[in-house]
Amino acid sequence: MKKIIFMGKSGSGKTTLIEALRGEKLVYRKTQCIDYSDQFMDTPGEYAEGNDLGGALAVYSYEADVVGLVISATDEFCIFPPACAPVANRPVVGVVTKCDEGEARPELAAMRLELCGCDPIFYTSAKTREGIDALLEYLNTP
Ligand SMILES: Nc1nc2c(ncn2[C@@H]2O[C@H](COP(=O)(O)OP(=O)(O)OP(=O)(O)O)[C@@H](O)[C@H]2O)c(=O)[nH]1
Ligand SMILES: [Mg+2]
Repeated sequence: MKKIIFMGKSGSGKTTLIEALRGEKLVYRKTQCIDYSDQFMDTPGEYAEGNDLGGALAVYSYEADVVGLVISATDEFCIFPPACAPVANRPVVGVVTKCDEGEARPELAAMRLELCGCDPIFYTSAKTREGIDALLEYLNTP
């Protein structure tokens, strides 16, 4: 069972994704601090949006086996620079969230994650549960 840390801009759907992975009811909760209590590490989007707090993400990534970069299929811009994934000394996967949204452009989000160097990339929706089992299977495969 691999431990994963999710990073991505505020509102990209990290906490909701974790609720779906845990099989919990989806309840909106603004993430206030890094939660590293179990297999799914949650981080506030603000940490990924600025350089000062971004350093904390780098440190906390050492607590995880896998880094998960999260981009929503409705995001208008990407906060991750190209080719950033190799900076982490562990596998970096990409997660496209909100694939169920009417205005969703999952291919654009996936292209951005690919540019980061993420592999593999999961297309997900916490609402329809698309891609949730595939991500769980990846994490639960030794
Ligand atoms: N339609 C749809 N909405 C989603 C999905 N995932 C998250 N949302 C919505 O997106 C909003 C933000 O989701 P959060 O999970 O709180 O986002 P976050 O990345 O944890 O945000 P921070 O805690 O601020 O970093 C909420 O209103 C969610 O209901 C999804 O798969 N589909
Ligand atoms: Mg959150």
